[in-house]
Amino acid sequence: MQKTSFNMYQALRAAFPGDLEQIAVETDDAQFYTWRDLERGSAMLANYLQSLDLPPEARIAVQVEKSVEALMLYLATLRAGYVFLPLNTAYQSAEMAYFIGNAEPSVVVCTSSNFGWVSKLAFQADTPWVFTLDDDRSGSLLNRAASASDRHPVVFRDAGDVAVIIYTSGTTGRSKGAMLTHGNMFSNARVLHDLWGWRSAAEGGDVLIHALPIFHVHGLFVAIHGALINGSKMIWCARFEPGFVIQKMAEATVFMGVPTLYVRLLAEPALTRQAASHMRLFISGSAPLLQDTFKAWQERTGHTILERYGMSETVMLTSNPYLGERCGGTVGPALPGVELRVVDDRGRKLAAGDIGGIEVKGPNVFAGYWRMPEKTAEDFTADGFFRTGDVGQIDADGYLSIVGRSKDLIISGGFNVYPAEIESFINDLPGVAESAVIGLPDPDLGEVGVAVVVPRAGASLDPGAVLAALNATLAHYKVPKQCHVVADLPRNSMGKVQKNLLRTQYRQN
Ligand code: MLC
Ligand code: AMP
Repeated sequence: MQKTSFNMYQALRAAFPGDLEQIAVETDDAQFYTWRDLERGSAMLANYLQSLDLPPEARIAVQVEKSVEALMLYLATLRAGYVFLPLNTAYQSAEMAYFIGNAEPSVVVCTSSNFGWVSKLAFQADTPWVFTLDDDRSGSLLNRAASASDRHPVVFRDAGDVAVIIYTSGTTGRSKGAMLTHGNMFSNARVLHDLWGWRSAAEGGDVLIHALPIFHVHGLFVAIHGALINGSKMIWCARFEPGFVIQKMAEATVFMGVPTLYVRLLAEPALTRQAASHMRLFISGSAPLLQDTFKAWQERTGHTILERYGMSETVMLTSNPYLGERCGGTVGPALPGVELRVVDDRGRKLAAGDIGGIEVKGPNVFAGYWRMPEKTAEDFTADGFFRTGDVGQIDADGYLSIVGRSKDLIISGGFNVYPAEIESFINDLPGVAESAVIGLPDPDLGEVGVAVVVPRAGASLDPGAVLAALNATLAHYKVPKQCHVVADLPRNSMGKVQKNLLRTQYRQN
C-alpha cells in the first residue's frame, strides 16, 4: 500500500486557492506576490538546492532579513525535504559560530552585508555552500536559482521526519536545537485552523497582518502556516510599525503579536473601535499578556484578545477558545489532542487549582534536541511527557494560568534571554569576579535584563564599559538595559545567588 506523505509544503499547497493568480502576499513596500509566485519561486529554489547534491537531512541555515523570498526559501526547504534552520538576524559572530559549528549545515544563507564574516565562519566549519539573500529581491541564491525549473515534485516525507531545527538557549550551557517534524507542524496547524475559525473563501476568507520576525515559531509557524493552510492572503510587514498595522486593519481580519506589539499599538491614538472594526481576531502569545493590556484593548477596540501559549519545542499547547469565554490572565485549555498536566516536585499530578510544573504530551511535541540525547532524556518524564519549565495551575474549567517559570529565563519583547548565557560572557570580562542577570518588569518589553556585577579584588569596573563589551559580542536584545557594580551578591546557606532578593532591591531603585 502506498504511504501518505506528510511533507508540510504539500499540506500548505493543498490549501492554495484554485485561482493561483490571486494575491497571496502584499508587502509594506507595495509588492504583490501571487500564489503562483509562491509555488514557482519555492519550486525553483527547491530544484536549485537539490542540484547541489546535498546529503539527506541537510541543514539549510538562514540568517536573513524578513522578505517574501526568505519565505519562499523556507517553503523550498520543506518541499525539497531538507531541514530549515532559521537564525535571529541580531546574532553576532560568536553566536553564529556556535550555531554553524553545532548544526553543521550544508548551506548557509546570509545577507550580503554579513557575507564577509558569516562565510568565513561557514568555511571554517566546512560548510560547502554559502549564498546571499537580501530583502530587495537580490543576492547570489536568487541569481543561481533563476535558471532552475519552476516545476518541482514535492519530496516524500514521513510525519516523523525533521523539517526545522529551532535553537533555544539552554538554562545552563549552550543553545539546544529543537528538532520539529513535518508531523508536529501539520497537526498543530490543522488544530489551530479549526479552533480559531479560519474562514473559507466562501465565508468571506481571512487576511492576516504578518508583523513578526520569521525566525521563531510564532512568526514562522503559527502565523505563516495559519494563513497558508487556509489559502489566506498575508499583509507582510518587514518590521513592526504600529501606524502601518492600524492602517491595514481596514483590509485585514486577523493579527498575531507578542504583548509588546499590543502595548505599542495601544500607544497610538489612531487605534480606535472604528479602525479595528473590520478585524475578526487578535491573538497574543510568546510572553505573558498583562491584564491591563487585555482590558485596555477591550475598551479601546471592542475586541477581546485571544491569548494562547506555546514554545519552540512544542509549537502551540493551549489556547483560549474562539467562541467560548476568552479569559484574561489565562492561556486557555489544552489544544485538542494535547495532554497537559501540572505536577509537583516529585512528578505527581496535581488537582485543579494547585500550582506546579507544566508537562505536555502530544503530536505537537518535538523529536528531541539535535545531537543531545542526554539533554532530551533529561527533559522528558518516564511516561513521555515533556517538562516545559513553566509553572502554572489549571482551574476547574480546564483553563491554564502560567504563574512563573522554574527555568531561569527572561522574556523581553517576546525574545528569550537566558541569564546563564549573559553571566558567562560577563564573567569572562577582565576585572569581573562574578555576576547575576535578573529580569525586571518593563512597561514596553514586559521584562528587561539587569546585570549585577562584582569586580575582582582591587579591580574597578565601569558599568557602561561592561554593557559596551556585551554589545560588541552578543545580539543586542540580550544585552541588559542596566548594569550595577556591587561588592558582593546575596547568597543563601547553600551558596546559591538569591536572585529574588536582587529583583526586589532593583525593582525599588
Ligand atoms: C529589540 N531590542 C530589544 C528587543 N527588540 N531589546 C530587548 N528585547 C527585545 N525584544 C533592542 C535592539 O537590540 C536594539 O538595540 C533596539 O532595541 C532597537 O531595535 P529595533 O529592532 O528597532 O527594535 P524594535 O523594532 O522596537 O523591536 C521590538 C519588537 C521586537 C518587539 C518589535 O523585539 C520583536 O519583533 N519581537 C517579537 C519577538 C518574537 O517574535 N517572539 C516569538 C518567539 S516564539 P540597540 O542596542 O541595537 O539599539 C515563542 C513561542 C510562542 O516564544 O509561544 O510563540
Ligand atoms: P520559546 O523558547 O521562544 O519558544 O519560548 C517559550 C516560552 O515562552 C514558554 O516556555 C513560556 O515561558 C513563554 N510563553 C509563551 N506563550 C506564553 C504566554 N501566552 N504567556 C506566558 N508565557 C508564554
